[in-house]
Amino acid sequence: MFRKVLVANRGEIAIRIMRACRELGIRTVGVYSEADRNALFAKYAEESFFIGPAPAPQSYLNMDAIFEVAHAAGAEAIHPGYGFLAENSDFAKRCEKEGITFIGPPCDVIDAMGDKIAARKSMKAAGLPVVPGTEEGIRDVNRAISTAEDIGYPVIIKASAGGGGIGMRIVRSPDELAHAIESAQSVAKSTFGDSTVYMEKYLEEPRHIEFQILADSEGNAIHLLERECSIQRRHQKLIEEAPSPVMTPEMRKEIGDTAIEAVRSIGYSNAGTLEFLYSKGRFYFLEMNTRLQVEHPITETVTGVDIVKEQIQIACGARLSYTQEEISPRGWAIECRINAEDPLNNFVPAPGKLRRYRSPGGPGVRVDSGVHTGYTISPFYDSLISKLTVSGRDRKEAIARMQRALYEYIIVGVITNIPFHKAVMGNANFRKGNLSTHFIDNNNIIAEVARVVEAEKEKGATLASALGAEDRKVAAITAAVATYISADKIQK
Ligand code: MV4
Repeated sequence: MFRKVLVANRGEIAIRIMRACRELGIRTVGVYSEADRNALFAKYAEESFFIGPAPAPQSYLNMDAIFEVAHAAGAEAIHPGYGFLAENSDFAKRCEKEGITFIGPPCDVIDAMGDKIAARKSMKAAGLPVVPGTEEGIRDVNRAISTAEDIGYPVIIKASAGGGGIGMRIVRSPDELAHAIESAQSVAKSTFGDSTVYMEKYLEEPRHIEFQILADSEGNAIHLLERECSIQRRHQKLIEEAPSPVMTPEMRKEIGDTAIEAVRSIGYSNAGTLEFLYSKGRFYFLEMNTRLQVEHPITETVTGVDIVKEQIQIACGARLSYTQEEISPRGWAIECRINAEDPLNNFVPAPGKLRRYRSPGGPGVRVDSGVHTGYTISPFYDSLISKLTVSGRDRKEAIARMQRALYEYIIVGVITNIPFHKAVMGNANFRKGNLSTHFIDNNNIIAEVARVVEAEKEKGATLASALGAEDRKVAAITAAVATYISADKIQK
């Protein structure tokens, strides 16, 4: 096993990875930017090193600084977490060159899956269903018009080097096609440095369902069931659950077995996720993520597998420690991403200082967070405060538990999206499992958020005024879940 691992990330995910290292008896090396000098993750690591100014390009994306620390500290491996360098094949390549193990898939596979056209091709070849569309990049508009005619409108134009929704264009008639292609190409060029775009049939209001897979370097692969991540806003996931309410054991076996074959066929190793759209009873492969994902805790909760420990062991050359037969869903898990953002103002980030922070606990509650009372959420990074994961014996119990856990939260000082989560948990369609990627708009959730906020305003004011009092008193009014008090209303 590695003796020392460098974690090239920050916040809750840095802590999550260091926790796995600690359980495996591995020493941890943290790296932090100017904005994270006092952050919890930098203290959690046995050793931590400053790597540069707050803007990510000068710190968390600064490969020279990270490798300098890795060598100075004698780290044998680097875990990139998610975001930042996690899907950067140049970083994985450089790890190899510098004699440090990258805890992730081989760099050529990161490249292969980063090319969405190539990914579609290899997954289709392995037997996974893909959305009807072009097999190659679009070169000729007239040919594109005839392809669109064949597959039927609406179609969607996507960047091959993209993913995550950037530069996508939905096209509903032939006269819009040429302009959509040009515009998608131009965004693709400026964002990814590659203007290649492709076309797919556009599925209206699909569900987003993804399979977590694990593979070792001997070619063993398993899947850890699926997650449903349909509740998103502008491609930012807000609520995820596992399993999916629409999954059947038969469908899971069919897609899961094919997914395993597919990742074996591309020589994949480590953790990865196959994203699918689900529409009218059918699954369509969309893209593959070659990293540990934000929402991995729900999968850990329903399968009992510690995904990060598996990642580290696999990177060290070990075989998978589970067989597929050992994997089955144990009840239900739901994750709410608690963000410092204003759901009543277009979800704009609301960074600032946490005057009070108290997270929920009790049966079936897991909190992944890197914050504490007095911590300042920086405008330089994402606005995640905490990932709240709950489990229950079934979906109904998980929802009740989530409502109870959301009620226990005390966050004062920044606006949070907790009222949004409360609104969703109480929504009849959510409770029935009627989800889609258009869930928030289709269900008028924001109007319901406004009602939740209104109903809690008075309790919030009570809590704010109690801030001048003893902590004991604040704790006594746990019921006053003041999640919607802006910093300027706070005295202390
Ligand atoms: C689609 C689609 C409908 N049809 N592709 C958005 C992010 C990127 N990973 C792919 N995305 C979509 N691709 C076809 N052929 C709809 C979306 C989409 C979406 C997908 C998952 C979750 C939320 C979404 C929100 C809007 C659009």
